[in-house]
Amino acid sequence: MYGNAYIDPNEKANLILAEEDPQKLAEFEARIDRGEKIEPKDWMPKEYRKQLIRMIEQHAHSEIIGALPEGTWITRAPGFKRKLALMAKVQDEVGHAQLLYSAAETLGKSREAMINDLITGKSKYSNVFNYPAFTWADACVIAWLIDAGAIINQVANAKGSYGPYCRALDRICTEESFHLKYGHDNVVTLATGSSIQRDMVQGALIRWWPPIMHFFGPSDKISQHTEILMKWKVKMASNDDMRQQFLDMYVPKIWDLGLSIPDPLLKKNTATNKWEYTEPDWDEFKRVINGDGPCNAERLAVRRHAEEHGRWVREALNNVGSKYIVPLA
Ligand code: BYC
Repeated sequence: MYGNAYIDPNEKANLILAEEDPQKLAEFEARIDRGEKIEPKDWMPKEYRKQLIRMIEQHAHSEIIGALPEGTWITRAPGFKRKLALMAKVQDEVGHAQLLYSAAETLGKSREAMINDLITGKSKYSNVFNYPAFTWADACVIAWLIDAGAIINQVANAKGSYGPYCRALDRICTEESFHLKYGHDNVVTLATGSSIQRDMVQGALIRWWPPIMHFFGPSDKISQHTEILMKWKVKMASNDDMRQQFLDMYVPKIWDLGLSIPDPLLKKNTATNKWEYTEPDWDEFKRVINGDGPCNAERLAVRRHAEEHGRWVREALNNVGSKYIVPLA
């Protein structure tokens, strides 16, 4: 419809909006301004539907792919209780994906199509899960700080405008709060343990800091979707605001543990009440989210394997006449 030439996403959104019935659009936006929830059968602009599918689907993919780096530590977690807790956490993350795929399905995209877009590399998922968890400390830093970042994002967006997404986020946040405590407890154990344990957790923090700074999305100056998503209350805070909130809440906690953050410019400017930091490397971010991170190929290969090897289960469930179902006598 718009040819193949590059069009800025906001400009494209405006072109699509211009095709909408102006009265319906005004009523829709008035409902959002009044803080009402939009439900699946309600009228919504095509662009709202498209943006929600994109964001919820990416979020769902992030949960199942996110289970992989921590999942590799289940068999090696130190001690029975930590193994049990990690197993429960990984199961929770996969459960979050189920809730989110269901929320995205209410907008008309099938789960099969979403999974297909993931394994063919068409859909994105969170940058952070394309990095390896080399040591047990990496798994602990993920559970503490990535889950912390996720909670900041999700608590805000749970107050957003699309009913099914908000309800899924409410439930997810409850479980994530438990993950955060588990992660914090693990990091405290390492940071207050032997010098080898301290070095291990310090090393993990150095590795994970840049991906964590990227996690909240590109800076507001270059973010493509924030404007329209905030207007429609899908996103309740901008990427930079979420990053600031994370720094406010977690930098003091990290420093309290005697750990250092690998950014010489990181400090709170008392005049502006904002954190200053080295601008994250957005070229690296773009490479990683577009398929060229250290673990992208490995992560997608695992999902493809799961998809192929689980096909018979889905076929059996969808088809009672399947050769896999033995009829009851
Ligand atoms: N990673 O215009 P922007 C978890 C993309 S899982 C990858 O600012 P937007 C956990 C963005 O998609 C929780 N891509 O985008 C699980 C866009 O590309 P497209 C994960 C990113 O949507 C297991 C382009 O960059 N949380 O916690 O306004 C174990 C321009 O960006 C990222 C969610 O998914 C990224 N970090 O804002 C442990 C939350 N950031 O689509 C833990 C839901 C940006 O145009 N998502 N991009 O090709 C969101 O809240 C928003 O999508 C974002 C980005 C804030 C992430």
